Amino acid sequence: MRHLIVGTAGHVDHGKSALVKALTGTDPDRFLEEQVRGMTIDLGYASLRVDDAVHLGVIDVPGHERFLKNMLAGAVAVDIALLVVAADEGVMPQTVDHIISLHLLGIRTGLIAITKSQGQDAEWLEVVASEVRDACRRTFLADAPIVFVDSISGAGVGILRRELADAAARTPDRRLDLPPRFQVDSAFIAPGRGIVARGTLLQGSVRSGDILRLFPRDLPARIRGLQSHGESLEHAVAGMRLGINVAGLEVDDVTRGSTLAGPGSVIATSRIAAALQPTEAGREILKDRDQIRLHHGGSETIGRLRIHQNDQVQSGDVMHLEIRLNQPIACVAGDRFIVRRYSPMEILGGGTIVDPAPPRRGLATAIRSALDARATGSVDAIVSDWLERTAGGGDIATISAATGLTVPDIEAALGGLIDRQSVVRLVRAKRYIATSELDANTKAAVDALSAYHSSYPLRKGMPRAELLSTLPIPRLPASDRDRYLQDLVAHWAAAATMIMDGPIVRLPDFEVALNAKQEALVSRIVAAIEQHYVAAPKVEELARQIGVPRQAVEALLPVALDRGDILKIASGIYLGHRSIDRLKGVITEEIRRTGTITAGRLRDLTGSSRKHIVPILEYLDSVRFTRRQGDIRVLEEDPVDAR
Ligand SMILES: Nc1nc2c(ncn2[C@@H]2O[C@H](COP(=O)(O)OP(=O)(O)OP(=O)(O)O)[C@@H](O)[C@H]2O)c(=O)[nH]1
Ligand SMILES: [Mg+2]
Repeated sequence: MRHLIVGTAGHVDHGKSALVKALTGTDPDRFLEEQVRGMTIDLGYASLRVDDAVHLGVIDVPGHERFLKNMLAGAVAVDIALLVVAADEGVMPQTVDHIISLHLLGIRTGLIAITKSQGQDAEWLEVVASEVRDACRRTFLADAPIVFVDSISGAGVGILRRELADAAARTPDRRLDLPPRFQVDSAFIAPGRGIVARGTLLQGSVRSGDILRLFPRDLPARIRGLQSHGESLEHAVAGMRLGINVAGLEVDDVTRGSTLAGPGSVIATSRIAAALQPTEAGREILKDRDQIRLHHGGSETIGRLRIHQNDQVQSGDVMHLEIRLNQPIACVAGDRFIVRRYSPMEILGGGTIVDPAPPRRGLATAIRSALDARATGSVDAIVSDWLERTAGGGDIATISAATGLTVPDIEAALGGLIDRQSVVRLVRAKRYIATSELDANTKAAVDALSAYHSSYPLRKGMPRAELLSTLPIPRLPASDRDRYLQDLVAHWAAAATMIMDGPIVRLPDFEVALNAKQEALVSRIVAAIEQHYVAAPKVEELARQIGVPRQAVEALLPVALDRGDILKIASGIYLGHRSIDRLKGVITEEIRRTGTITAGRLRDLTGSSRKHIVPILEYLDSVRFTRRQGDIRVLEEDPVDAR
């Protein structure tokens, strides 16, 4: 069974709801107020089996200008548009608004019903028909079949039903291979069942027990049950009108405009890059910084246009722009939308989301390159274009939402792009980035490192954390950022671009090279330190002893340390190997004799002060020579030599 959605359209009072009732037997006007006023206010629903192979979910929309927002929320989910024009009035303002909206939303199949036709003479009906044809010129309805009906007498309704079956046969199937995406119209609490979200499954399929996410807030939701037109189901497919019984959400979260979708499959964003096709009015009045209403999915969101200076170069009628929204929407690249003026609320255009999370800079170029990539029709081109202009790249789900491509297509493309070395996979961060992004970071690191080596020729390298802080890495959440950096480091280590020596990084060809004078000074520093037993000399003291400036000692101490000629006991405290060996001997002897040693005892044995002894004992603990037990120390079972 195929499932498609039919949506009505047309001016107020032209007989949309009456026609739905004549076709399906269901009065779509659900609310008392609608029945009393004889006017549709919000979306109504019905169900129609046109033949054994096709089921149509019907969405009936209001025609009144004031409820255009509701009409648009219904229209985005439509496969087949049913334009209704009353024979007695002909084409009216909302007839035109609805035709334009459906066209700009990318709907491609439609039918025209001329209602209230009973009792009208044939000649008049032809006049109305040709007026309708005129109004539909250059739109998807230009060649749509026109059927004269009367919903009260039922005349023509049978013909219309057959035309609907034909139209269904011409309509492409909805995508079942994409992650599920359910557009919420409304939600209510069903006694004993909890929250039921009512709406249309736009793509993919769902099953009882599935875990989805509610966007744009990105909250987890579990499917407890599914109903379609009053029937319970275990499994539902795209094109169905559904009531989804969800667990894990508050009813207030499940509003019109929200979307239940596969994890990571849609992007919640308040900034989109878009290609907009303006209406005639739009072409006249749209300008940079205009406040507008964006109708996307079921939502209406206030936003502001940014038509960037260099966006004036536009292809054909299409404007490239950025829309900054007051509230996030849940979207995917390729989604359609309608733009209305903030006030008065006329329709100014409709368009396609080119990038749901566009770069902050170079937006004009970004939109053009995205559109160019799209025009090639190549998945490789679209994926690599997106990665090239998205710092930090993304995982496959993000790439899918940002490009509108399927996960299998993206996986296949990434395989080839990695082989051709235009994309790099970051294993820890679980992201893909453009090779150019890795290269930019590598270049920055190498530059910073070589600058460091020339500033500090006597240091064996740069502390890794300091190096990483200089990189032009993208803005990412903290944990992603750490993993991203780890991936960069792993990459450099594997490629031997840089040598990772514990926390120190150096370029492969860098070595600490001393001149003869410096070599001599290192030897003198080592010799001077070796002369001390327990009371380690201070830097000033060493400098005085050797007769050189303090800075010279400070610069060369790390060299002696790196070479292993002296030992660092604590910050600013250095001792020679001979001293440490002697101390170890004293300690071992004492412990052999008495079983333990204390700081006080070692002080007495060495004739020094507590100030000197405590850091030495802590050092010996740290190299696992001794082990502290409260105030006493014992020998580690298997002491590791400090050297
Ligand atoms: N004689 C006749 N009356 C009709 C026909 N279709 C609708 N009507 C009447 O026209 C009035 C408006 O019909 P609706 O179906 O409510 O119109 P609508 O297009 O749904 O109106 P909105 O939803 O408010 O935009 C009602 O009184 C209907 O009984 C028709 O084919 N023949
Ligand atoms: Mg109605």
